[in-house]
Amino acid sequence: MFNRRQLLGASAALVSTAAWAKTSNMGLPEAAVMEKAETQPPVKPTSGPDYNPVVTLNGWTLPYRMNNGVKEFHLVAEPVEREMAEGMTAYLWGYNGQSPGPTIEAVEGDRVRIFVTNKLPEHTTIHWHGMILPSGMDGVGGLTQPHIPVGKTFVYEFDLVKSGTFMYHPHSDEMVQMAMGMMGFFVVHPKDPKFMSVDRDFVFLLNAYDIDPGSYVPKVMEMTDFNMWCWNSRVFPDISPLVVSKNDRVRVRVGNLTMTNHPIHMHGYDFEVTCTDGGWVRPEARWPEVSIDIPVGAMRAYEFDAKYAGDWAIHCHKSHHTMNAMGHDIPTFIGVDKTKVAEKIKKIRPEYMPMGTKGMADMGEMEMEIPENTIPMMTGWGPHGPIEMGGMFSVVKVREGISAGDYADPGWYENPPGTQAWEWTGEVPDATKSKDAKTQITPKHSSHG
Ligand SMILES: [Cu+2]
Repeated sequence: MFNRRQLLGASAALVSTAAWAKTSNMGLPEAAVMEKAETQPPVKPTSGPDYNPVVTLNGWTLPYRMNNGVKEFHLVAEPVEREMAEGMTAYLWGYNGQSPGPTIEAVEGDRVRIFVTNKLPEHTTIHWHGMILPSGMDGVGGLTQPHIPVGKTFVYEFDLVKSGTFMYHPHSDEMVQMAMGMMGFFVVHPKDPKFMSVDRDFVFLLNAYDIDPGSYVPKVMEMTDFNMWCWNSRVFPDISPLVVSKNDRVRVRVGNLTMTNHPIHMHGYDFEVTCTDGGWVRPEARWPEVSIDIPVGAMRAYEFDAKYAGDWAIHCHKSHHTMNAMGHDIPTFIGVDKTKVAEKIKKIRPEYMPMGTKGMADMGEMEMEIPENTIPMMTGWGPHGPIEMGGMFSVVKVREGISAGDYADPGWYENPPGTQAWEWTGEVPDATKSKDAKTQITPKHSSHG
C-alpha cells in the first residue's frame, strides 16, 4: 500500500483527489502532486535499508508504494506553472505539478517500477541518465521503445544495480521538452548506510530558459541567449539557502541540463568532487577545488566539512548567469556624459533617470517600474545593502547548533566583532592590541553592520 506518512512528510497538501480517484481505479500508484515551489523537508525511509535522504532545493521527493518487493513510482508528464521567484511565474512542462519533476530516491539493489503517464499535448518518453539498465528501459523514443502517446501510461521497470546520482529527462522531442523544463533527479543511495554517508545532502539541477519580460512561455528555439539562469527552475533571490549546522559533513549534487557549462563556485571552503553521474570518485583520484565546472549533460557532487560559520555565497561564476531577465544588446554607457540628453528627455518624461554611466550598481538599489511577470536584472537585499545578484546564486548558511533535519532559514549571519571589513578613517588598529585580541583588528569606534 501507499505510504501516507511519506506523502505527508513531503507536503501537507499534495494530492489532487480527482487524479487519485481516477488513477487508483486503474490500479496505478497514486500520482502525488506538489503545488509549492518551496523546499520540502527530506523524506526519511520507513522501510528497507536506512539512508540519509537528500534535500532538493525548491523541490520535493516523490512518494512510492511497495508492491511485492518492487518500489512503484508514478510520474505524470504535464504542463505546470512554476514560480521562478516572487512576481514571476513561468508556464512550463514538468512532472507532477512542478518543474523540475520530483526527486526519485531509492536504494542500490531495489527493483523499481515507474509508471509514466503522458498528459502533455505531444508524445514523450523518459530517459534515465547515467543508469545501468536493460536497453529497452533506456527511454529513447523510436530507438528503444515507441514514444508514449498522449493520454497513455508506460511502465519502466529495472534493478538499481549501482548507487549514485542520476537524472531523468525526455528523449522525445528533446530540444523542446527540455527547454520547457522537463527534468529531474534520481538518487540511488548505497545499500550500506555507512558508505559515503553525510549529514546534509543537497541536490539541484541547473536549467535555463528564455522568457521575455512580461511573458510566460519559454522560447524553445533559443540555443545560447537565455535570460533566466535557474537552479531547479528558480532564480535568486528566491532559491532556498543551503542551511548547514557547523561541523556537518555536507554533500552538494549539481546536475547540468542546460546548453552551456557552469562553473559553480562556493566561498569560504575548499572541497572535492566525490561523485559524478558515472559513479563515486575514489579518494586517491580527488583534488581540492573552490569552483567546479559542471559540463553540459553531467553531474558533479562535492563534499566538505562545514568548519567555518558564516553566510557563504554559492553561485555560477559566469557573471552573466547571476543576472535575471536582461537584454544583452544594450550599449555600454560607462564614462558617457548623459547630462544634456537627460535634460531633454526629462522635458517629455520627468521621471527619466540616466543609467549605466557609472556602472550598473544603481540598478541593484533602484526600485524601477518593471513589466508584470518578470524580475529585476539584479536584486536581493542582504543585511548590509543590495546584493546585486540574480539567477544562479544562493547562500550556504553555516551556523552553530542547527538540529539535524532542520532546514529553516536561520536569517543573516552576524560577524563576530573585529571580523568584518570596515571603513578606514585614517586610523589603524593598535598592533599590540590586535595581536593580544587575536581577531580584534577593527578599530573600536568604526561603524559597521
Ligand atoms: Cu552559469
